[in-house]
Amino acid sequence: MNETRHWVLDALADGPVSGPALADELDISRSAVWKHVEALRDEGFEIRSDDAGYVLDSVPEFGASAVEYGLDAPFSVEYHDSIPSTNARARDLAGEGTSNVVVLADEQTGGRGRLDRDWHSPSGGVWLSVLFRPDVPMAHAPVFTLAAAVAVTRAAREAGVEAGIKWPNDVLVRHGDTERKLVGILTEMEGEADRVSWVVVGIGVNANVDPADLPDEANPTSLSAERGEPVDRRLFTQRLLEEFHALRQDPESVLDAWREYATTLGKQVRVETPSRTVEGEAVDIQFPGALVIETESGTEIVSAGDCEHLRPLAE
Ligand code: BT5
Repeated sequence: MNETRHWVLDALADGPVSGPALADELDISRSAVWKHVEALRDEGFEIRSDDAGYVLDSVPEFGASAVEYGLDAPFSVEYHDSIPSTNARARDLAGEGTSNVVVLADEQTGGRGRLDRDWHSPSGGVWLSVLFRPDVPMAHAPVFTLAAAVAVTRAAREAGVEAGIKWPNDVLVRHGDTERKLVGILTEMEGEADRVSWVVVGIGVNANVDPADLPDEANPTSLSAERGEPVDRRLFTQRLLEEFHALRQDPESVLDAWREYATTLGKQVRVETPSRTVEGEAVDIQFPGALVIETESGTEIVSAGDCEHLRPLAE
């Protein structure tokens, strides 16, 4: 959002304010104030004019300004009703030198998972990519995938959905003996060995989506299906971004938080890595995101792969 428009919005949020007072406060003309107010109305903010001045009655359900409004994290938001892939768009923005931008969409028409798999992204989801430039070596970047999983798990729990994390990047909800997939995370990056140039963390949340519209074999679920009513996507997205921002500043805290929500630790797992299959008990996670597995022939550490929980999920 345009910076002056941000100030106008912040001033409106503090209570009724007259056009002339606002113009004085922001050192802009009265007609400029009026234009910003009209633009905000076009974006779905309900702004009434009465004797006391402008009054903000309501904020739109979703969109760039809606998410930026009251957001306690330094991201600007670019919103699309529909886009092929927010990760692809964020990579383009990375090429232009941008940072701390969130690309957000209601629908994706070409959403991507890992290994070029499809990610179904119908209207009603929270499909977003965070582009940023952390000052860390490339080898540390996996910790941001874990941070995203922790952030989205916290936001889901605040929304009343008991989500847990399956290593490395799935956020799931348990139903008896099975786990259903609520969220997928895809991290992409570029840089030199000693320094990351940019990271794009793509987070796909089945928010207000009917699981029947998602591929059956993925055993999907959604926030609305779990809650029995839609979630406020604006607040959910804000909480997710705020948590992610706090965690990315404190990578050391990520692992403990991850352990707290992990459903993988203590389970028998089979991990398919690009080069081998490792089976055993998942016992811990290691910085920046490797899984420690006790196998029959000793301890193995795997840093990437597809993980399957083997035992029935009894308590
Ligand atoms: C992932 O891949 O789980 C990462 C998904 C990342 C999606 C986000 S959305 C915003 C950003 N923009 C993008 O283009 N991508 C990111 P993976 O672990 O490979 O899982 C993919 C598999 O999940 C597919 O092969 C399906 O079986 C299943 N799947 C597809 N869509 C799903 C959905 N909406 N919910 C649950 N499972 C799904």
